[in-house]
Amino acid sequence: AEMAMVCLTDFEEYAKEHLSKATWDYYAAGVLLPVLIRLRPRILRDVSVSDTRTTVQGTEISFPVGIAPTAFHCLAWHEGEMATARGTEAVNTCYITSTYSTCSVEEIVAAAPNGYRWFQLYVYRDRKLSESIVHRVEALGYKALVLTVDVPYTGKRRNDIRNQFKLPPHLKVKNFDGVIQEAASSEEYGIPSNTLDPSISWKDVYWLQSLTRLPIIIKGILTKEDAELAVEHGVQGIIVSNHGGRQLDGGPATIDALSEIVDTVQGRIEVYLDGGIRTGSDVLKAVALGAKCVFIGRPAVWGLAYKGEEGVREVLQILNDEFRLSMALSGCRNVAEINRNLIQFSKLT
Ligand code: HOC
Repeated sequence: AEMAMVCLTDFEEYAKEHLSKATWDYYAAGVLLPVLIRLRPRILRDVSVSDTRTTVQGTEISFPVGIAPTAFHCLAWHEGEMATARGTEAVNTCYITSTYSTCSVEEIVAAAPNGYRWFQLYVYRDRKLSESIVHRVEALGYKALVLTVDVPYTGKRRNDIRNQFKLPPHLKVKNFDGVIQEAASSEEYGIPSNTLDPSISWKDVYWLQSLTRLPIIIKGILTKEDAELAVEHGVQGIIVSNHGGRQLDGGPATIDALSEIVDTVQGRIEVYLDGGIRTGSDVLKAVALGAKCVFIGRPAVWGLAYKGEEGVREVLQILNDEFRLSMALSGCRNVAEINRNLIQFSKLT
């Protein structure tokens, strides 16, 4: 009989069983230990009707969860990012497309023409390459650029080294297909490495602003100092992210870094979070601590591995149901009612 999917870890188990070891290891690299935060639920508040909708960058989405950028979706499902785009469109939330997609942005938009999308961007050594992808996604109707700033170099993923993990030859980083030459066999992950520029700095934010009218969201901020600089540089949002724990060994869990950033930003721009969101109550805690929306990375890949578009939709639907239930059980009828009073700040031993 078909396995009933009840929570996100069911998809994790399925994906672990069905993906190749090298693919599983690539996505699993760097997971963090869970952080313990407890809630202070309110009672007797008539939660018979509840509304999980919110907005990001002025656009309404069905609940404060979107899809974080992760690479190479064709490793998990033959239709790759086209399936992710359709699954996300079906639940009306935001899909951040990875630069390292195995479908092109044109294919993704054609697959889900009504989807709400942001594009994740790296600053390339060849700035002309950045310019062309920015113009492409702008013309295709992407609504924001998510600039990833925590990969001056790729983190050390021990299992990827052991597995000599590479994108298999039948898959391509489709956005660069025909734009730049094939990767040399020695190149990391088997993809062209002339992309990431370790010399990027705050001045590149001004350079990016000069190229586009789209809102710019910086992904990979973990301190209040950098959050303040982001606001001063005129960006429209921050994603508190540690790149799924895949970059710096010993960095913070994002949920622990969130509060100092929210306090510093003081509502001047929107603050989002990714990393470690696995249940509706995780979403509730992040929103209570000031995240306008959270993004899930690995769970979307597990959903893809399970059933493509349908699996992504199911993962999001389960998280939506759990979020609605957590809201009700803590006395919140809508997202505006979720605030810091819900969080127990006392030290746990
Ligand atoms: C060759 C550069 O974000 C990951 C991805 C890709 C990182 C850069 C690869 O695996 O975390």
